[in-house]
Amino acid sequence: MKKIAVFLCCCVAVFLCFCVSMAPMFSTRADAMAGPAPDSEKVVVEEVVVVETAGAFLIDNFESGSLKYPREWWIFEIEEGEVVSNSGLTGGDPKVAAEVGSYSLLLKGPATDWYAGGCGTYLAQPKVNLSQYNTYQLDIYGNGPGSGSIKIEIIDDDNNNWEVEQDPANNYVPIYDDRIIYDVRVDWNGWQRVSIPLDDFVDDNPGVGDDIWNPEQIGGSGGFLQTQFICIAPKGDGSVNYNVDNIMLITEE
Ligand SMILES: [Ca+2]
Ligand SMILES: [Ca+2]
Ligand SMILES: [Ca+2]
Repeated sequence: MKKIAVFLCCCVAVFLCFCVSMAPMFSTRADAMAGPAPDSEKVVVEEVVVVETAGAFLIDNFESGSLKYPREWWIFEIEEGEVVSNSGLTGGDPKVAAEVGSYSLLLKGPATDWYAGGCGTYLAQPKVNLSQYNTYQLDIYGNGPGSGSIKIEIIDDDNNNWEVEQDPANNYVPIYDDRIIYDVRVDWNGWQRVSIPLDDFVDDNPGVGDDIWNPEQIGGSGGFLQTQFICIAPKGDGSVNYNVDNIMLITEE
């Protein structure tokens, strides 16, 4: 009996020693699982994280060459809504032309009853505060008078569900959230930077939402949810033709 007890004690001691010796290995593995991703994964993560630098929030500069990442765009009805090379787009403001990089988003096509289609993207992310910016800015490459107009839409979340519910029977107008808009008439040649104070946007669906632009993520609201461009021709049976780039929210004094 005594021998069995001694044997069991030895077994327990050996087991404890084993555990102590292995502890650093286990904790290292646990730390590794909870810690930073390996470098190969980090690259992917950094590509999908939206750039948020002091004073500016980059919506997209299209330098990925894709409308799927880092930000996913939806394109509707426009004949050509695609990322294209900027290599032939050299005119306009030289400072802007020098900052548009390799790619931009081309929006081009015929209109039916003024409307030529458009594009949009969802912006809201938890803990990304878009309410700190007061200005919408983008670079536009125009093709002279007759290029068409861009109706810029932005939408907030008034029913606190981080979604935009729209009425397909009524021009896809949001039915619970505010949509505010600003029209940019593109009548110039080459690149030009356009900065629009958010205060200059107007309510596009009065009576829906609370009719107040509230981009803050408070009370369950997603705040500033999404943006869209609606392409409007200069005449009913006309067409649109311009590129957009460096779309961002900024803070101006
Ligand atoms: Ca670009
Ligand atoms: Ca909503
Ligand atoms: Ca609102």
